[in-house]
Amino acid sequence: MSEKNIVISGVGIWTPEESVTNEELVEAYNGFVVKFNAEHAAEIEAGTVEAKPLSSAEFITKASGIKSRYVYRKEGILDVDRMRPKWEERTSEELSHQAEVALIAARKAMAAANKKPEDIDAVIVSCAYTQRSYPAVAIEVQDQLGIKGFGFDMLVACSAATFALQRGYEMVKAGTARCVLAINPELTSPQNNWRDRDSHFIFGDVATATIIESEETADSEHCYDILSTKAQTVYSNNIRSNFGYTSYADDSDPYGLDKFFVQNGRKVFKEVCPMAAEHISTQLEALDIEIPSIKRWWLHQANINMNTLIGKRLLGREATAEEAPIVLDRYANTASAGSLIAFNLHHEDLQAGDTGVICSFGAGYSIGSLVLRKR
Ligand code: CO8
Repeated sequence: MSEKNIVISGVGIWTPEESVTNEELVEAYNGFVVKFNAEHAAEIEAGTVEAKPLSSAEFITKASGIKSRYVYRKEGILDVDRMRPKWEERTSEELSHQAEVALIAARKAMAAANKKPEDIDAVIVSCAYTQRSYPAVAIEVQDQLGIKGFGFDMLVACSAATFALQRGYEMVKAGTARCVLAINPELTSPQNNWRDRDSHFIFGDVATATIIESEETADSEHCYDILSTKAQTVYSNNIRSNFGYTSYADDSDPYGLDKFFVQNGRKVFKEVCPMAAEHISTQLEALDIEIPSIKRWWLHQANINMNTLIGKRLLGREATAEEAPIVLDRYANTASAGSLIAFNLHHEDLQAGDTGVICSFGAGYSIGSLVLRKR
């Protein structure tokens, strides 16, 4: 392998036009609960059905830091008789929903990195869910952009984005691709259980895209050497979705509650925060980089209290909003894309030589991180 530096030379983001505030969300959810409890009053009275408790916007903001979330399609989500988004079905000849939003972010990243389709050798679509098993969404995107070479999809839940950047880094380092386009079209809203009080507020939709190439070909204003990448997975059942292609064979209900996102949020919080802090500090130690010298922390965006705690563990004090920007107040948890939204919106002010850390943590468990230095 050559010793050339591998860089992130451009990023892009697609933010949906529509959003749902906590207040709108809670009003719809509570409307659904009142209706459900009235319709099941006799069973609730007899003790055969549990009454559903009301949600509250104050709880959501306090427990998570989330105030609003963007959604690909708002229609249906706030309808008490539906409580799930309503998307039009696309035929095999039409562009898929996921490719559509991936392309918007991809084109922005290509423009930021000054890349044409012929400069790119590989497309990775990496996210928590893909709309179908095959053909890969990445190949559909590759076709739309007119990129030669190859494309593939990969799934790593919360760490899909950082793990894809790491695959891109390795491919360019190894010389199997000159330039890689990694995209994270995180359309979480169909898998969110909008009827579940514990989780109805957690997720939002977004797409992010990143260009990874060698310093030898890079030609952009904001370019970052990747100093190190680090991945870690530890099996846990605390965040789970049993949705899958075998549901048809095992006669389970494909819309059963276990097929949505489900979690033991408290346990996740307690277990993942120390793992993430340890993961990052070990990585920086190996690079001989002092934690206080890091200018920016582009952390996973699941819960503001998690980010505060991780910041405190790393720095011995609370990180400032400038050091560790928060985007989850507007975007909510966007599965793997949160740290890259933070990077997209908060990187241009860094100066040459400034260092920063991108880190994701969550389902799997999985933790993925990259240490960057601005060129
Ligand atoms: N309104 C009002 N009260 C509520 C609500 C609500 N909506 N929900 C719960 N409560 C109540 C509870 O009943 C409980 O009441 P009591 O004390 O009387 O029992 C009280 O509030 C406290 O409940 P919790 O202990 O559950 O509250 P927490 O303070 O722990 O906050 C959180 C809950 C916000 C979920 C928090 O635990 C958390 O954020 N944990 C970590 C979450 C996390 O990072 N998860 C990883 C997510 S996985 C991922 O990011 C990618 C997965 C793939 C994408 C999936 C796409 C769909």
